[in-house]
Amino acid sequence: MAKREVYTDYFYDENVYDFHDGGYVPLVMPNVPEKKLLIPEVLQPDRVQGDEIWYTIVAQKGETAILPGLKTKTWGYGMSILGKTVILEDGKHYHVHIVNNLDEITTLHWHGLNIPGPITDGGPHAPIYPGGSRDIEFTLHQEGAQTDWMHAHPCPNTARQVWNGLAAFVIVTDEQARTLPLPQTYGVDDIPLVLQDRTYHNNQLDYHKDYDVDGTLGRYPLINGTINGVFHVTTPKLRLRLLNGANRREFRLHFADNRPFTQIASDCGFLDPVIDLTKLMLTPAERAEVVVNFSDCQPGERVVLMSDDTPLVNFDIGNFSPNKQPIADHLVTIPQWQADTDGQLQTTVMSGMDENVRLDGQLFDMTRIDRQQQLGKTVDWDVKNTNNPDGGMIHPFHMHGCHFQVISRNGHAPYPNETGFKDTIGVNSGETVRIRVRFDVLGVFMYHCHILEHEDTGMMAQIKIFDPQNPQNYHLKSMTEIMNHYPSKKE
Ligand SMILES: [Cu+2]
Repeated sequence: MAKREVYTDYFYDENVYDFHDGGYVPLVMPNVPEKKLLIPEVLQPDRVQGDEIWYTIVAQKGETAILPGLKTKTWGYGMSILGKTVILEDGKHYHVHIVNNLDEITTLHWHGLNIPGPITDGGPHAPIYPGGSRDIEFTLHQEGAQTDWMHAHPCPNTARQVWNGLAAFVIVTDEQARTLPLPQTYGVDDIPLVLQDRTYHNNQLDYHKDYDVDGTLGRYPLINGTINGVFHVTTPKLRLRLLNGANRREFRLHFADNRPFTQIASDCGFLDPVIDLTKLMLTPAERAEVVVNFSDCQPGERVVLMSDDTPLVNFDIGNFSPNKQPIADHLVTIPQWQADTDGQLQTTVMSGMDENVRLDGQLFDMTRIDRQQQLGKTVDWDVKNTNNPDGGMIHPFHMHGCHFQVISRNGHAPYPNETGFKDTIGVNSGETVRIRVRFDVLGVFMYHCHILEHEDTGMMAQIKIFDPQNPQNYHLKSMTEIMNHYPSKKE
């Protein structure tokens, strides 16, 4: 195998990184003792019958020991913070019973899953009332194995509920992925890392105190709900499933010793080819799977994952036999979609900052369908960020219910790590990113900026996916109508 180029930059435009914001809160590591990095356990099914699987997920309040002293009041899915990891298999049929033990309406959105909208997908149209529950079911048909996540998505309280802890991993696997020569023992050589940031007031979260309309930033890193976490490395190769689960912060990842690592996957599956790099930037809601090789390390050594100059996680090297075998260039073959000739180029515009953010010049209206696309058609979309390249910001654009391929950035080739399917893409100020989009499930779906405060302000719109052979009608309720339901009627 020929030696691959090692990329050494973050690809994005430096002049619009988040630290140029007036309201930027620098990320610092507080002086707290190290502790074992939390690896969320795998959610066990209630029942399995052939290819049908039943799960229960409970949104609940709890207390988490984050800082020394007082525990922090947090929210989670079946845990006090974050949630148990849900591992799904392509082709299986799932029944999920979602329980809301909070004091307010929540929803559970499956970020990255191609499942019908707007109810199964779990956006703002699928409220779960306090003390109530919702049952959904779906057959999973993904384009491939991938690292997804689930998080609360009630309008307009997504940002606060995620800040309080409601986010968890969803890992999709399939037969092909299981046979690849990659680390795949969950919790041992295949670990999820959700990257977040929080500020504490007498050890408590106070979303309103820290709120920033341009995206709330936290002072301290919180990785898998742990500050200053340590992971004990027991294998030469470690696969990290990285998720930017922050409301607004960009993570610019690198190792303190600048070691190269291999990015094997982005949001919705593997890259082709994989790439080697020393720096990786993730905007909110983006994912990346990377494999790090510690074969050159001695037992007792420590390797630190950083964002800019701030340590995030400590990797303590244990005893293992080195394995310097590089990851193969090609893990999978990715189908190259062609745009349907009768599909019309779509243009969507992210504009403004602060309370002036808009999507296509408008604020979100839950009862308005903003555009339509035909089921199964492959359509090019130009996603524009009209912020000024001097002083503007990167808006991460996310679409529910589909995957897309990245075609170009301002007419140029996409970044080298954008060869795989994605559902979220960071768009630089003044940039137009062309993506190729196909929906394989029916429904009404959100598309929006994934800076959660921008989304809650209304930088969000809805698309209806239609099938001329199978017309559907959706009665879309406003949030007022949903609130008026409450609390007498439970769905
Ligand atoms: Cu935005």
